[in-house]
Amino acid sequence: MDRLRLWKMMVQLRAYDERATLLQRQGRIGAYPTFWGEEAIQAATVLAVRDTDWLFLSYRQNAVPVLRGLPPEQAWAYFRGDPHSFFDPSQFGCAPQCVPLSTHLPHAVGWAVGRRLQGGDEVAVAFFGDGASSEGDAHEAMNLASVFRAPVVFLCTNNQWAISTPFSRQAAVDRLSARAAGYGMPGVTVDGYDPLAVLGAVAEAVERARRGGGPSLVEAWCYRIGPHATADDPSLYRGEEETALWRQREPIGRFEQLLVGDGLLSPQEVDAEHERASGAMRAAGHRLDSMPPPTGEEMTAHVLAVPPAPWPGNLLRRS
Ligand SMILES: Cc1ncc(C[n+]2csc(CCOP(=O)(O)OP(=O)(O)O)c2C)c(N)n1
Ligand SMILES: [Mg+2]
Repeated sequence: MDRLRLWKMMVQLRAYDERATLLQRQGRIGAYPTFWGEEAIQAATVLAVRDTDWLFLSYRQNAVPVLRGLPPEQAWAYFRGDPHSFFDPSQFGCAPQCVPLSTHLPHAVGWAVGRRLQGGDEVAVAFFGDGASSEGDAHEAMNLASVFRAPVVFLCTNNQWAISTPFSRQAAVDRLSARAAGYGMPGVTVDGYDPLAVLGAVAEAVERARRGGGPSLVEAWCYRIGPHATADDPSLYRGEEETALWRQREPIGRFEQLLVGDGLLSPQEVDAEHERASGAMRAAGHRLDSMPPPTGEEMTAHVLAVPPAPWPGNLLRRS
């Protein structure tokens, strides 16, 4: 296990996220859902799978394709409705992020069953949140996956908030992993701020799925330190003290203490890596600014087989 690689991926995610928030504040992208604090879950998961395994994402994992080589500016273009953000899912092993909650969980099951039928040994990892766990799609996907022994890992980022709804109003169980038994699959809860704990749990679940042992539920317990998105003001519904407490536990500083303590890194190397990562994201922001505006054709390119007639002919035409 390359702990330094894992750490660098987390630093890259942090730099991406902080730059994206800045871009939004400067009006260079629209509303942006920050994932500040959830870097350990995302980076460890990417390291726990093979490149041929597919990741099914929600909006909170918008930078995961970047860990697999998508240019950051292309990921950011999504947040200004620019079709230049489109990418080929098979190139990055990432399904397009789904904003409608849990709709991608049945997709993950369908993909995984399909690959098995084609003789493949790939695994699907589906990210979803505590709020998304209440959706019918989540239940249907987990039940179906278990019945078909589909190679899927259901990875729930339980950050204890669904916009303004706290986890105590979301579920009557202490831990969502307890529900796994009801679907007939193993379930575990790990510290979502501990990248090594997440890596261990996801890697085990991926291995089980790959050798035909069926799906698992991994719950990564954490806290949504930032607002739901840049348009949200959490001070309207929760106390600052609780957030401050969780902010102290954020994963990157904690992991750095461990790596420095183990002699794998010096404090100077820590600073240099953050500096390097943030410089790379600043440069990506400049590339975003110089992206040409989308053409009319690009807006419908992957949506309609036959583009509509130009305005206003399409309205005036009678069939
Ligand atoms: C089907 C559906 N219902 C409602 C919404 C509105 N909505 C967007 S994000 C969100 C909260 C989701 O919380 P959670 O699943 O915990 O994910 P998190 O935002 O914490 O990452 C809601 C209700 C939606 N996107 N899709
Ligand atoms: Mg949540």
